Amino acid sequence: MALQAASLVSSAFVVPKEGKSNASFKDSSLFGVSLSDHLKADFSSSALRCKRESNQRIGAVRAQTTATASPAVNRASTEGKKTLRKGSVVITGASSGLGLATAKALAETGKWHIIMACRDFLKTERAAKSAGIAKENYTIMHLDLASLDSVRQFVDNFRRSGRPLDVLVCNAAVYLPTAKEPTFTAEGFELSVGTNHLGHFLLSRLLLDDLNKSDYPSRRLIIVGSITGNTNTLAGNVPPKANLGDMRGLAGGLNGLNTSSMIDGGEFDGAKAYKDSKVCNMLTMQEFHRRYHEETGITFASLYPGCIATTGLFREHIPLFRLLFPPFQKYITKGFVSEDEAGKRLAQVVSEPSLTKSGVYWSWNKDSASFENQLSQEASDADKARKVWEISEKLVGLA
Ligand code: LMG
Ligand code: NDP
Ligand code: PMR
Repeated sequence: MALQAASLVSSAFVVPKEGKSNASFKDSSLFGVSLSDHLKADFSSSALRCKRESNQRIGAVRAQTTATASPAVNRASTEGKKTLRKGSVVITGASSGLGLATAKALAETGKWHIIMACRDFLKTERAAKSAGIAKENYTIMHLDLASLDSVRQFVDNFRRSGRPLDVLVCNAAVYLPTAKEPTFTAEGFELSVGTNHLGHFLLSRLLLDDLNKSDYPSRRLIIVGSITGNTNTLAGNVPPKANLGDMRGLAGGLNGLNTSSMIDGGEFDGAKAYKDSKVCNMLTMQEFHRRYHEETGITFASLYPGCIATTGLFREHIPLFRLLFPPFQKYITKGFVSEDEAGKRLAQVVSEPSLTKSGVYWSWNKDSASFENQLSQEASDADKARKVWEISEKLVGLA
Protein backbone atom coordinates (compact mmCIF):
# COMPACT_ATOMS: atom_id res chain seq x y z
CA MET A 1 0.00 0.00 0.00
CA ALA A 2 2.80 2.36 0.94
CA LEU A 3 4.53 1.56 -2.33
CA GLN A 4 1.34 2.04 -4.24
CA ALA A 5 0.82 5.34 -2.52
CA ALA A 6 4.27 6.52 -3.35
CA SER A 7 3.94 5.55 -6.96
CA LEU A 8 0.57 7.25 -7.24
CA VAL A 9 1.89 10.48 -5.85
CA SER A 10 5.04 10.50 -7.92
CA SER A 11 3.31 9.46 -11.11
CA ALA A 12 0.71 12.14 -10.51
CA PHE A 13 3.42 14.75 -10.62
CA VAL A 14 4.92 13.63 -13.91
CA VAL A 15 1.78 13.42 -15.93
CA PRO A 16 2.64 14.73 -19.37
CA LYS A 17 0.93 17.74 -20.78
CA GLU A 18 -2.13 16.98 -22.76
CA GLY A 19 -2.84 18.67 -26.03
CA LYS A 20 -3.41 22.35 -25.73
CA SER A 21 -3.73 22.17 -22.01
CA ASN A 22 -0.98 24.07 -20.29
CA ALA A 23 -1.89 22.91 -16.84
CA SER A 24 1.24 20.91 -16.25
CA PHE A 25 2.01 20.26 -12.64
CA LYS A 26 5.03 22.49 -12.80
CA ASP A 27 2.91 25.55 -13.13
CA SER A 28 -0.23 24.39 -11.49
CA SER A 29 -1.21 24.57 -7.90
CA LEU A 30 -2.62 21.53 -6.19
CA PHE A 31 -6.06 22.65 -7.22
CA GLY A 32 -5.50 21.96 -10.86
CA VAL A 33 -5.51 25.68 -11.37
CA SER A 34 -2.55 26.73 -13.40
CA LEU A 35 -0.77 29.94 -12.69
CA SER A 36 -0.67 30.85 -16.33
CA ASP A 37 -4.42 30.40 -16.43
CA HIS A 38 -4.76 32.85 -13.56
CA LEU A 39 -2.88 35.42 -15.53
CA LYS A 40 -4.95 34.74 -18.60
CA ALA A 41 -8.17 34.94 -16.63
CA ASP A 42 -10.54 37.23 -18.37
CA PHE A 43 -12.08 39.50 -15.82
CA SER A 44 -12.73 42.28 -18.24
CA SER A 45 -15.83 40.98 -19.84
CA SER A 46 -17.77 44.16 -19.33
CA ALA A 47 -17.92 44.44 -23.09
CA LEU A 48 -20.10 41.39 -22.96
CA ARG A 49 -22.46 42.92 -20.49
CA CYS A 50 -24.89 44.34 -22.91
CA LYS A 51 -24.36 41.69 -25.50
CA ARG A 52 -27.75 40.39 -26.29
CA GLU A 53 -28.53 38.48 -29.37
CA SER A 54 -32.16 38.08 -28.55
CA ASN A 55 -33.47 39.49 -31.71
CA GLN A 56 -31.98 36.87 -33.85
CA ARG A 57 -34.45 34.23 -32.84
CA ILE A 58 -34.75 31.66 -35.52
CA GLY A 59 -37.98 30.18 -34.38
CA ALA A 60 -38.10 26.96 -32.45
CA VAL A 61 -34.70 25.51 -31.84
CA ARG A 62 -35.83 22.02 -32.61
CA ALA A 63 -38.99 20.35 -33.57
CA GLN A 64 -40.08 20.27 -29.95
CA THR A 65 -43.53 21.43 -30.72
CA THR A 66 -45.50 21.16 -27.51
CA ALA A 67 -47.37 24.41 -27.12
CA THR A 68 -46.08 26.61 -24.34
CA ALA A 69 -48.51 28.55 -22.24
CA SER A 70 -47.92 32.24 -22.19
CA PRO A 71 -45.85 33.09 -19.12
CA ALA A 72 -48.02 34.54 -16.39
CA VAL A 73 -45.42 36.94 -15.11
CA ASN A 74 -44.85 40.55 -15.83
CA ARG A 75 -42.30 40.59 -18.58
CA ALA A 76 -39.38 42.94 -18.71
CA SER A 77 -40.05 45.77 -21.00
CA THR A 78 -37.65 45.92 -23.87
CA GLU A 79 -38.21 49.66 -24.03
CA GLY A 80 -35.52 50.60 -21.61
CA LYS A 81 -37.34 49.98 -18.34
CA LYS A 82 -34.75 49.63 -15.60
CA THR A 83 -36.35 47.11 -13.32
CA LEU A 84 -36.08 43.62 -14.56
CA ARG A 85 -38.68 41.03 -13.72
CA LYS A 86 -37.57 38.22 -11.44
CA GLY A 87 -35.47 35.67 -13.24
CA SER A 88 -36.82 32.14 -13.38
CA VAL A 89 -34.23 29.43 -12.85
CA VAL A 90 -34.60 25.65 -12.76
CA ILE A 91 -32.01 23.89 -10.59
CA THR A 92 -31.87 20.10 -10.60
CA GLY A 93 -30.84 18.42 -7.35
CA ALA A 94 -31.60 21.51 -5.27
CA SER A 95 -32.51 19.42 -2.22
CA SER A 96 -28.97 19.39 -0.87
CA GLY A 97 -25.36 20.43 -1.28
CA LEU A 98 -24.43 22.74 -4.12
CA GLY A 99 -27.92 22.95 -5.61
CA LEU A 100 -29.49 24.00 -2.32
CA ALA A 101 -26.72 26.50 -1.56
CA THR A 102 -27.15 28.01 -5.03
CA ALA A 103 -30.90 28.27 -4.58
CA LYS A 104 -30.31 30.01 -1.27
CA ALA A 105 -27.76 32.45 -2.70
CA LEU A 106 -30.07 33.36 -5.60
CA ALA A 107 -33.14 33.68 -3.40
CA GLU A 108 -31.30 36.07 -1.09
CA THR A 109 -30.82 38.53 -3.93
CA GLY A 110 -34.60 38.81 -4.30
CA LYS A 111 -34.10 38.74 -8.05
CA TRP A 112 -34.84 35.08 -8.72
CA HIS A 113 -37.60 32.57 -8.48
CA ILE A 114 -36.11 29.10 -8.11
CA ILE A 115 -37.75 25.99 -9.44
CA MET A 116 -36.23 23.24 -7.34
CA ALA A 117 -36.36 20.15 -9.60
CA CYS A 118 -36.02 17.25 -7.20
CA ARG A 119 -36.91 13.60 -6.75
CA ASP A 120 -37.89 13.89 -3.08
CA PHE A 121 -40.54 16.53 -2.49
CA LEU A 122 -40.60 16.39 1.31
CA LYS A 123 -36.84 16.42 1.66
CA THR A 124 -36.68 19.43 -0.63
CA GLU A 125 -39.41 21.28 1.26
CA ARG A 126 -37.58 20.72 4.53
CA ALA A 127 -34.26 21.71 2.98
CA ALA A 128 -35.69 24.94 1.55
CA LYS A 129 -37.21 25.81 4.92
CA SER A 130 -34.09 25.11 6.91
CA ALA A 131 -32.01 27.10 4.44
CA GLY A 132 -34.37 30.00 5.10
CA ILE A 133 -35.53 30.40 1.50
CA ALA A 134 -38.66 32.54 1.52
CA LYS A 135 -41.80 30.83 0.26
CA GLU A 136 -42.41 33.26 -2.56
CA ASN A 137 -38.96 32.63 -3.96
CA TYR A 138 -39.24 28.94 -4.77
CA THR A 139 -41.41 26.21 -6.26
CA ILE A 140 -40.66 22.53 -5.93
CA MET A 141 -41.34 20.32 -8.95
CA HIS A 142 -40.81 16.61 -9.15
CA LEU A 143 -37.97 15.33 -11.32
CA ASP A 144 -36.27 11.95 -11.21
CA LEU A 145 -33.38 12.06 -13.62
CA ALA A 146 -33.05 8.30 -13.46
CA SER A 147 -36.25 8.00 -15.48
CA LEU A 148 -36.68 9.52 -18.93
CA ASP A 149 -40.46 9.42 -18.48
CA SER A 150 -40.05 11.54 -15.37
CA VAL A 151 -37.86 13.99 -17.31
CA ARG A 152 -40.55 14.35 -19.98
CA GLN A 153 -43.24 14.68 -17.33
CA PHE A 154 -41.24 17.40 -15.61
CA VAL A 155 -40.91 19.36 -18.85
CA ASP A 156 -44.64 19.03 -19.37
CA ASN A 157 -45.46 20.17 -15.84
CA PHE A 158 -43.03 23.03 -16.06
CA ARG A 159 -44.64 24.26 -19.27
CA ARG A 160 -48.09 24.00 -17.72
CA SER A 161 -46.91 26.18 -14.83
CA GLY A 162 -46.68 29.05 -17.29
CA ARG A 163 -43.37 30.23 -15.91
CA PRO A 164 -40.70 31.38 -18.30
CA LEU A 165 -37.35 29.58 -18.33
CA ASP A 166 -34.42 31.99 -18.13
CA VAL A 167 -31.69 29.74 -16.74
CA LEU A 168 -31.38 25.97 -16.44
CA VAL A 169 -28.83 24.51 -14.05
CA CYS A 170 -28.02 20.81 -14.49
CA ASN A 171 -26.56 20.11 -11.07
CA ALA A 172 -27.91 16.83 -9.68
CA ALA A 173 -25.59 13.84 -9.53
CA VAL A 174 -25.00 10.48 -7.92
CA TYR A 175 -21.65 8.98 -7.01
CA LEU A 176 -21.41 5.26 -6.24
CA PRO A 177 -17.75 4.65 -5.31
CA THR A 178 -18.28 1.48 -3.29
CA ALA A 179 -20.74 -0.33 -5.54
CA LYS A 180 -19.44 -3.71 -6.68
CA GLU A 181 -22.11 -4.20 -9.29
CA PRO A 182 -23.79 -1.66 -11.50
CA THR A 183 -27.33 -0.45 -10.81
CA PHE A 184 -29.58 0.97 -13.49
CA THR A 185 -32.04 3.71 -14.37
CA ALA A 186 -35.64 2.99 -15.36
CA GLU A 187 -34.53 2.57 -18.97
CA GLY A 188 -31.65 0.30 -18.01
CA PHE A 189 -28.69 2.68 -18.27
CA GLU A 190 -25.94 2.40 -15.68
CA LEU A 191 -27.14 4.72 -12.88
CA SER A 192 -24.32 7.29 -12.67
CA VAL A 193 -24.04 8.06 -16.37
CA GLY A 194 -27.80 7.55 -16.77
CA THR A 195 -28.61 10.14 -14.10
CA ASN A 196 -25.75 12.62 -14.32
CA HIS A 197 -25.46 12.68 -18.10
CA LEU A 198 -28.37 11.07 -19.97
CA GLY A 199 -31.17 12.43 -17.76
CA HIS A 200 -29.71 15.92 -18.02
CA PHE A 201 -29.07 15.51 -21.72
CA LEU A 202 -32.75 14.87 -22.40
CA LEU A 203 -33.85 17.59 -19.98
CA SER A 204 -31.64 20.25 -21.50
CA ARG A 205 -32.42 19.27 -25.08
CA LEU A 206 -36.16 19.55 -24.39
CA LEU A 207 -35.87 22.79 -22.43
CA LEU A 208 -33.62 24.52 -24.96
CA ASP A 209 -36.72 25.59 -26.79
CA ASP A 210 -38.11 27.15 -23.61
CA LEU A 211 -34.86 28.98 -22.90
CA ASN A 212 -34.96 30.28 -26.43
CA LYS A 213 -38.45 31.66 -25.93
CA SER A 214 -37.52 33.61 -22.81
CA ASP A 215 -37.23 37.38 -23.11
CA TYR A 216 -34.79 37.61 -20.22
CA PRO A 217 -31.65 39.59 -21.08
CA SER A 218 -29.26 36.73 -20.39
CA ARG A 219 -30.43 33.18 -20.87
CA ARG A 220 -28.08 30.45 -19.70
CA LEU A 221 -27.72 26.70 -19.65
CA ILE A 222 -25.23 25.57 -17.02
CA ILE A 223 -23.99 22.01 -16.62
CA VAL A 224 -21.93 21.34 -13.50
CA GLY A 225 -18.60 19.67 -14.30
CA SER A 226 -15.67 18.70 -12.11
CA ILE A 227 -11.94 18.67 -11.74
CA THR A 228 -11.98 14.89 -11.24
CA GLY A 229 -13.04 14.40 -14.88
CA ASN A 230 -10.06 16.45 -16.05
CA THR A 231 -6.85 14.47 -16.35
CA ASN A 232 -4.79 17.64 -16.79
CA THR A 233 -5.01 18.08 -13.00
CA LEU A 234 -3.66 16.15 -10.03
CA ALA A 235 -7.18 15.42 -8.78
CA GLY A 236 -8.05 13.99 -12.20
CA ASN A 237 -5.16 11.57 -11.92
CA VAL A 238 -6.30 9.80 -8.77
CA PRO A 239 -7.29 6.36 -10.01
CA PRO A 240 -9.58 5.34 -11.54
CA LYS A 241 -9.18 8.02 -14.22
CA ALA A 242 -11.94 9.22 -16.50
CA ASN A 243 -11.69 7.80 -20.01
CA LEU A 244 -14.49 7.44 -22.54
CA GLY A 245 -12.43 5.26 -24.87
CA ASP A 246 -14.20 4.56 -28.15
CA MET A 247 -17.58 4.72 -26.36
CA ARG A 248 -18.60 1.22 -27.33
CA GLY A 249 -20.41 0.73 -24.00
CA LEU A 250 -22.34 3.97 -24.37
CA ALA A 251 -23.28 3.08 -27.94
CA GLY A 252 -24.58 -0.25 -26.65
CA GLY A 253 -26.78 1.45 -24.04
CA LEU A 254 -24.75 0.78 -20.85
CA ASN A 255 -27.10 -2.02 -19.90
CA GLY A 256 -24.59 -4.51 -18.52
CA LEU A 257 -26.28 -7.34 -20.41
CA ASN A 258 -25.25 -7.52 -24.04
CA THR A 259 -22.94 -4.57 -23.54
CA SER A 260 -20.74 -3.11 -20.82
CA SER A 261 -22.21 -0.82 -18.17
CA MET A 262 -19.22 1.47 -18.67
CA ILE A 263 -18.89 4.03 -21.48
CA ASP A 264 -15.51 2.67 -22.59
CA GLY A 265 -16.74 -0.92 -22.57
CA GLY A 266 -14.70 -1.90 -19.47
CA GLU A 267 -15.53 -3.55 -16.15
CA PHE A 268 -17.93 -1.69 -13.89
CA ASP A 269 -16.24 0.84 -11.60
CA GLY A 270 -18.52 3.31 -9.82
CA ALA A 271 -15.90 6.01 -9.28
CA LYS A 272 -14.87 5.88 -12.93
CA ALA A 273 -18.49 5.94 -14.09
CA TYR A 274 -19.00 9.18 -12.12
CA LYS A 275 -15.87 10.78 -13.57
CA ASP A 276 -16.85 9.65 -17.09
CA SER A 277 -20.29 11.19 -16.54
CA LYS A 278 -18.64 14.52 -15.65
CA VAL A 279 -16.60 14.36 -18.87
CA CYS A 280 -19.89 13.86 -20.74
CA ASN A 281 -21.35 16.88 -18.89
CA MET A 282 -18.45 19.09 -19.94
CA LEU A 283 -18.46 17.81 -23.53
CA THR A 284 -22.23 18.31 -23.79
CA MET A 285 -21.91 21.95 -22.70
CA GLN A 286 -19.38 22.56 -25.47
CA GLU A 287 -21.45 20.78 -28.10
CA PHE A 288 -24.47 22.90 -27.13
CA HIS A 289 -22.28 25.96 -27.50
CA ARG A 290 -21.11 24.92 -30.97
CA ARG A 291 -24.57 24.02 -32.19
CA TYR A 292 -26.72 26.72 -30.63
CA HIS A 293 -24.88 29.69 -29.22
CA GLU A 294 -24.70 31.74 -32.37
CA GLU A 295 -28.25 30.94 -33.39
CA THR A 296 -29.88 31.57 -30.02
CA GLY A 297 -27.57 33.86 -28.03
CA ILE A 298 -27.95 31.49 -25.07
CA THR A 299 -24.88 31.23 -22.83
CA PHE A 300 -23.66 27.67 -22.31
CA ALA A 301 -21.29 27.14 -19.39
CA SER A 302 -19.78 24.56 -17.11
CA LEU A 303 -17.80 24.91 -13.91
CA TYR A 304 -15.79 23.33 -11.15
CA PRO A 305 -17.08 25.00 -7.98
CA GLY A 306 -14.24 23.72 -5.74
CA CYS A 307 -14.13 20.64 -3.54
CA ILE A 308 -17.28 20.74 -1.42
CA ALA A 309 -16.18 17.82 0.70
CA THR A 310 -19.16 17.92 3.08
CA THR A 311 -22.05 17.34 0.68
CA GLY A 312 -24.31 14.34 0.24
CA LEU A 313 -22.32 13.34 -2.83
CA PHE A 314 -20.14 11.16 -0.60
CA ARG A 315 -23.05 9.48 1.18
CA GLU A 316 -22.24 6.09 -0.37
CA HIS A 317 -18.56 6.27 0.51
CA ILE A 318 -17.16 4.44 3.53
CA PRO A 319 -17.45 6.29 6.87
CA LEU A 320 -13.66 6.64 7.19
CA PHE A 321 -13.54 8.46 3.86
CA ARG A 322 -16.34 10.77 4.90
CA LEU A 323 -14.49 11.53 8.12
CA LEU A 324 -11.06 12.18 6.56
CA PHE A 325 -11.98 13.71 3.23
CA PRO A 326 -12.95 17.20 4.52
CA PRO A 327 -9.78 17.72 6.63
CA PHE A 328 -7.68 16.25 3.80
CA GLN A 329 -9.10 18.79 1.35
CA LYS A 330 -8.96 21.64 3.88
CA TYR A 331 -5.44 21.21 5.18
CA ILE A 332 -3.55 19.18 2.58
CA THR A 333 -4.84 19.99 -0.90
CA LYS A 334 -6.45 23.28 0.21
CA GLY A 335 -9.09 22.66 -2.44
CA PHE A 336 -11.93 22.72 0.10
CA VAL A 337 -14.83 25.12 -0.23
CA SER A 338 -17.90 25.39 1.96
CA GLU A 339 -21.34 24.71 0.55
CA ASP A 340 -22.16 28.42 1.00
CA GLU A 341 -19.11 29.56 -0.94
CA ALA A 342 -19.70 27.02 -3.71
CA GLY A 343 -23.34 28.11 -3.91
CA LYS A 344 -22.24 31.72 -4.37
CA ARG A 345 -19.93 30.64 -7.18
CA LEU A 346 -22.61 28.79 -9.09
CA ALA A 347 -25.01 31.69 -8.42
CA GLN A 348 -22.47 33.95 -10.18
CA VAL A 349 -22.54 31.72 -13.23
CA VAL A 350 -26.34 31.97 -13.16
CA SER A 351 -26.64 35.71 -12.79
CA GLU A 352 -23.42 37.75 -12.96
CA PRO A 353 -23.44 40.07 -15.95
CA SER A 354 -19.67 39.54 -16.29
CA LEU A 355 -20.03 35.79 -16.78
CA THR A 356 -22.03 35.72 -20.00
CA LYS A 357 -19.29 34.29 -22.19
CA SER A 358 -20.45 31.03 -23.73
CA GLY A 359 -18.52 27.77 -24.00
CA VAL A 360 -16.53 28.42 -20.83
CA TYR A 361 -15.54 26.06 -18.00
CA TRP A 362 -15.34 28.38 -14.97
CA SER A 363 -13.14 27.86 -11.96
CA TRP A 364 -12.13 30.07 -9.02
CA ASN A 365 -8.71 30.88 -7.65
CA LYS A 366 -7.64 31.08 -4.02
CA ASP A 367 -9.07 34.56 -3.70
CA SER A 368 -12.38 33.28 -5.00
CA ALA A 369 -12.03 35.16 -8.28
CA SER A 370 -13.50 33.40 -11.30
CA PHE A 371 -11.42 32.56 -14.36
CA GLU A 372 -11.80 30.56 -17.57
CA ASN A 373 -10.13 27.24 -16.93
CA GLN A 374 -8.66 24.76 -19.40
CA LEU A 375 -10.30 21.40 -19.84
CA SER A 376 -8.29 18.22 -20.33
CA GLN A 377 -7.66 16.99 -23.85
CA GLU A 378 -10.47 14.45 -23.66
CA ALA A 379 -12.93 16.86 -22.03
CA SER A 380 -12.34 19.37 -24.85
CA ASP A 381 -12.24 16.92 -27.76
CA ALA A 382 -14.76 18.19 -30.32
CA ASP A 383 -15.07 14.81 -32.08
CA LYS A 384 -15.84 13.08 -28.81
CA ALA A 385 -18.34 15.80 -27.95
CA ARG A 386 -20.17 15.21 -31.23
CA LYS A 387 -20.10 11.48 -30.72
CA VAL A 388 -21.40 11.71 -27.14
CA TRP A 389 -24.17 13.98 -28.45
CA GLU A 390 -25.15 11.69 -31.31
CA ILE A 391 -25.12 8.48 -29.26
CA SER A 392 -26.96 10.15 -26.38
CA GLU A 393 -29.74 11.48 -28.58
CA LYS A 394 -30.38 7.96 -29.80
CA LEU A 395 -30.40 6.55 -26.27
CA VAL A 396 -32.89 9.12 -24.97
CA GLY A 397 -35.15 8.80 -27.97
CA LEU A 398 -34.48 12.12 -29.70
CA ALA A 399 -32.99 10.62 -32.85
C1 LMG B 1 -10.52 4.99 -5.06
O1 LMG B 1 -9.40 5.00 -4.31
C2 LMG B 1 -11.57 4.30 -4.24
O2 LMG B 1 -11.25 2.96 -4.11
C3 LMG B 1 -12.90 4.45 -4.94
O3 LMG B 1 -13.88 3.93 -4.12
C4 LMG B 1 -13.15 5.89 -5.26
O4 LMG B 1 -13.34 6.63 -4.10
C5 LMG B 1 -12.02 6.47 -6.03
O5 LMG B 1 -11.29 8.40 -7.17
C6 LMG B 1 -12.24 7.92 -6.32
O6 LMG B 1 -10.83 6.31 -5.32
C7 LMG B 1 -8.40 5.73 -4.88
C8 LMG B 1 -7.26 5.70 -3.99
C9 LMG B 1 -6.10 6.16 -4.79
O7 LMG B 1 -7.40 6.65 -2.93
C10 LMG B 1 -7.64 6.23 -1.70
O8 LMG B 1 -7.98 5.12 -1.46
C11 LMG B 1 -7.45 7.29 -0.68
C12 LMG B 1 -7.03 6.76 0.61
C13 LMG B 1 -5.80 7.38 1.03
C14 LMG B 1 -5.38 6.97 2.35
C15 LMG B 1 -3.99 7.30 2.61
C16 LMG B 1 -3.75 8.04 3.82
C17 LMG B 1 -2.68 9.03 3.74
C18 LMG B 1 -2.74 10.09 4.73
C19 LMG B 1 -3.08 11.38 4.23
C20 LMG B 1 -3.85 12.29 5.05
C21 LMG B 1 -5.15 11.97 5.55
C22 LMG B 1 -6.30 12.21 4.73
C23 LMG B 1 -6.88 11.16 3.95
C24 LMG B 1 -7.97 11.44 3.10
C25 LMG B 1 -8.72 10.50 2.42
C26 LMG B 1 -9.12 10.68 1.15
C27 LMG B 1 -8.53 11.30 0.11
O9 LMG B 1 -5.06 6.16 -4.01
C28 LMG B 1 -4.20 5.11 -3.99
O10 LMG B 1 -4.20 4.23 -4.78
C29 LMG B 1 -3.29 5.25 -2.89
C30 LMG B 1 -3.17 6.63 -2.50
C31 LMG B 1 -2.52 7.02 -1.31
C32 LMG B 1 -2.07 8.37 -1.39
C33 LMG B 1 -1.85 9.03 -0.18
C34 LMG B 1 -1.16 10.26 -0.31
C35 LMG B 1 -1.73 11.45 0.12
C36 LMG B 1 -1.27 12.56 -0.57
C37 LMG B 1 -1.23 13.82 -0.60
C38 LMG B 1 -0.41 14.66 -1.34
C39 LMG B 1 0.32 15.62 -0.65
C40 LMG B 1 1.43 15.24 0.09
C41 LMG B 1 1.52 15.51 1.44
C42 LMG B 1 1.80 14.64 2.38
C43 LMG B 1 1.60 14.18 3.56
C44 LMG B 1 1.42 13.23 4.35
C45 LMG B 1 1.34 12.49 5.42
P1 NDP C 1 -25.39 16.22 -3.19
O1 NDP C 1 -25.48 14.76 -3.08
O2 NDP C 1 -25.45 17.05 -1.98
O3 NDP C 1 -26.50 16.75 -4.21
C1 NDP C 1 -26.88 16.01 -5.31
C2 NDP C 1 -28.31 16.31 -5.64
O4 NDP C 1 -28.68 15.52 -6.78
C3 NDP C 1 -29.29 15.98 -4.54
O5 NDP C 1 -30.22 17.00 -4.48
C4 NDP C 1 -29.92 14.71 -5.02
O6 NDP C 1 -31.23 14.50 -4.57
C5 NDP C 1 -29.93 14.96 -6.51
N1 NDP C 1 -30.19 13.74 -7.27
C6 NDP C 1 -29.51 12.59 -7.25
N2 NDP C 1 -30.10 11.69 -8.05
C7 NDP C 1 -31.17 12.29 -8.59
C8 NDP C 1 -32.18 11.87 -9.47
N3 NDP C 1 -32.23 10.64 -9.96
N4 NDP C 1 -33.14 12.75 -9.83
C9 NDP C 1 -33.12 14.00 -9.33
N5 NDP C 1 -32.20 14.45 -8.48
C10 NDP C 1 -31.24 13.60 -8.11
O7 NDP C 1 -24.02 16.50 -3.99
P2 NDP C 1 -23.31 17.86 -4.44
O8 NDP C 1 -24.09 19.01 -4.04
O9 NDP C 1 -21.90 17.74 -4.05
O10 NDP C 1 -23.34 17.69 -6.02
C11 NDP C 1 -23.93 18.65 -6.88
C12 NDP C 1 -23.12 18.74 -8.15
O11 NDP C 1 -21.83 19.23 -7.87
C13 NDP C 1 -22.92 17.42 -8.88
O12 NDP C 1 -23.09 17.64 -10.26
C14 NDP C 1 -21.47 17.08 -8.59
O13 NDP C 1 -20.93 16.30 -9.63
C15 NDP C 1 -20.88 18.45 -8.57
N6 NDP C 1 -19.59 18.59 -7.91
C16 NDP C 1 -19.47 18.33 -6.57
C17 NDP C 1 -18.25 18.49 -5.95
C18 NDP C 1 -18.06 18.20 -4.52
O14 NDP C 1 -16.93 18.27 -4.07
N7 NDP C 1 -19.09 17.88 -3.76
C19 NDP C 1 -17.08 18.95 -6.69
C20 NDP C 1 -17.33 19.16 -8.10
C21 NDP C 1 -18.54 19.02 -8.65
P3 NDP C 1 -31.56 13.78 -3.15
O15 NDP C 1 -31.39 14.85 -2.14
O16 NDP C 1 -32.96 13.35 -3.34
O17 NDP C 1 -30.60 12.67 -3.01
MG1 PMR D 1 -9.42 14.18 -4.59
C1 PMR D 1 -4.82 18.17 -5.42
C2 PMR D 1 -5.96 18.52 -5.19
C3 PMR D 1 -7.16 17.69 -5.14
C4 PMR D 1 -8.40 18.20 -5.37
C5 PMR D 1 -8.76 19.62 -5.69
C6 PMR D 1 -9.32 17.11 -5.27
C7 PMR D 1 -10.69 17.25 -5.46
N1 PMR D 1 -8.64 15.97 -4.94
C8 PMR D 1 -7.29 16.29 -4.86
C9 PMR D 1 -6.25 15.40 -4.58
C10 PMR D 1 -6.38 14.08 -4.18
N2 PMR D 1 -7.55 13.41 -4.07
C11 PMR D 1 -5.29 13.18 -3.81
C12 PMR D 1 -3.85 13.56 -3.80
C13 PMR D 1 -5.86 11.98 -3.48
C14 PMR D 1 -5.18 10.72 -3.05
C15 PMR D 1 -5.13 10.64 -1.61
C16 PMR D 1 -7.28 12.14 -3.63
C17 PMR D 1 -8.20 11.14 -3.36
C18 PMR D 1 -9.56 11.27 -3.59
C19 PMR D 1 -10.57 10.26 -3.43
C20 PMR D 1 -10.41 8.88 -2.94
N3 PMR D 1 -10.18 12.43 -4.07
C21 PMR D 1 -11.47 12.15 -4.23
C22 PMR D 1 -11.74 10.87 -3.86
C23 PMR D 1 -13.14 10.64 -4.06
O1 PMR D 1 -13.78 9.63 -3.83
C24 PMR D 1 -13.72 11.86 -4.70
C25 PMR D 1 -14.01 11.50 -6.12
O2 PMR D 1 -13.16 11.27 -6.91
O3 PMR D 1 -15.27 11.46 -6.50
C26 PMR D 1 -15.45 11.13 -7.87
C27 PMR D 1 -12.58 12.87 -4.66
C28 PMR D 1 -12.51 14.22 -5.01
N4 PMR D 1 -11.33 14.91 -5.02
C29 PMR D 1 -11.58 16.21 -5.36
C30 PMR D 1 -12.99 16.35 -5.59
C31 PMR D 1 -13.69 17.62 -6.00
C32 PMR D 1 -13.55 15.14 -5.37
C33 PMR D 1 -15.05 14.92 -5.43
C34 PMR D 1 -15.44 14.46 -6.75
C35 PMR D 1 -16.18 15.38 -7.66
O4 PMR D 1 -17.10 16.02 -7.25
O5 PMR D 1 -15.91 15.41 -8.84
